[in-house]
Amino acid sequence: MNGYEAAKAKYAAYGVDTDAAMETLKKIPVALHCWQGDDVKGFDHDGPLSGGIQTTGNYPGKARTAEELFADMEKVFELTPGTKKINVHASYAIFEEGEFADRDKLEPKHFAKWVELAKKHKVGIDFNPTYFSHDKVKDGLTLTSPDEETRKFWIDHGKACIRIAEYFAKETGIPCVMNIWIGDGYKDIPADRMGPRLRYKDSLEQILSVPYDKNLVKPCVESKVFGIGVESYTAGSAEFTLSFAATHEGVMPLMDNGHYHPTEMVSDKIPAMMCFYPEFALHITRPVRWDSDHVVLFDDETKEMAKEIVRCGGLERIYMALDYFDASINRIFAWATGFRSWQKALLSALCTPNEMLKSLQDTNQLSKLMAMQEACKLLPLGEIWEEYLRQCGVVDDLHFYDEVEKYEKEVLSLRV
Ligand code: RNT
Ligand code: ZN
Repeated sequence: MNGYEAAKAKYAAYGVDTDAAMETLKKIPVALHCWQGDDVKGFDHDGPLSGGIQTTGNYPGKARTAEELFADMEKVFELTPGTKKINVHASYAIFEEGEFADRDKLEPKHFAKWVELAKKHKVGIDFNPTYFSHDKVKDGLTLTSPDEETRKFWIDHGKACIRIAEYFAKETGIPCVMNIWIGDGYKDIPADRMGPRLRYKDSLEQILSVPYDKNLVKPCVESKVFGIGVESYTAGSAEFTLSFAATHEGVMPLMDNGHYHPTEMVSDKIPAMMCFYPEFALHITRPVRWDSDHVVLFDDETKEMAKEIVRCGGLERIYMALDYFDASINRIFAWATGFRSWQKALLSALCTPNEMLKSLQDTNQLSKLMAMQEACKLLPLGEIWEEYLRQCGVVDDLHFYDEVEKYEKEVLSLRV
């Protein structure tokens, strides 16, 4: 008996079918964010990253052009198992030599190269309007701006993005999740907390008034508690986005697990949301003391979120996307590690005897429940993971870093 066969038997004793778990995992799409490759820089401006988010570190070798970013992303595809979607930000529009379109004038053709990349890998694309890193962000505000010209520019950006999202869906044959996140807020105590929210609501309604196919474009609104420089007030708070989604047909809320107070757990929010929302979206990240967007690891809360998604039947109803950006370590390593970690978390969740544990809870056998939950922690998941990697033709954990190093030596180190 090889390692996998022995591990499979151990899981079977708990009623878990590891072969079925791997088959399920292979098909679940997870969106891989393009912005880990270049520190959320994009291709349409030269200014700094704004909007209250920050990338720290200056590890050498970051992608400077679309070609380099694509090559790096393809390397990450190679280093990770499972089905992907490509997650693109509007600031990653690719212009021809001498061509330029501002954010309110973006068109599908500016993203044709992304479609080519997606088609090459037979994957879908998710999309994000970019409401930061731009000179038309006035006094830190976009869709909530009291300046009507500014607000209109950003509404037009949202409308342009809906058209691009629909183009992505049509071209790839896979629905496009379009996530709206704005960093609008105030550093210090505002005098009016409602006005910006009313303007945000109106802006969103105007954006969504563009005709589009609801089966192809899946808009969502991401909440946040605070950002750097906007510590006192964020217009797009949790209550705002949840209520907006609840009252607007076809709009989903998006929860980013870095966007809550540190003791609030998204793993507990997932089952609550499952009771009310037919579909919703997640940004999976790792906050360290704040919304630091560290690389996702195979840690407790990551496992817990995956567990809730799986045991609530959320795999078909929750759109999963990764969102982290670390410039202090090898970016390809960071990128692939986050994806691999989320795959591990999903595999772990799929290899948990959820029905058995639930029935222990429902029959009030709480001592036995604790015993079984503890027992599950030491089941040989590593063997299943290795088998999964083998089946997907992806390098194992022991040699993963060697591959990263090789790419660093052969490709990244030449970028000087
Ligand atoms: C920021 C949000 C948002 C961004 C991306 C780049 O706090 O999490 O999702 O990370 O849009
Ligand atoms: Zn996010």
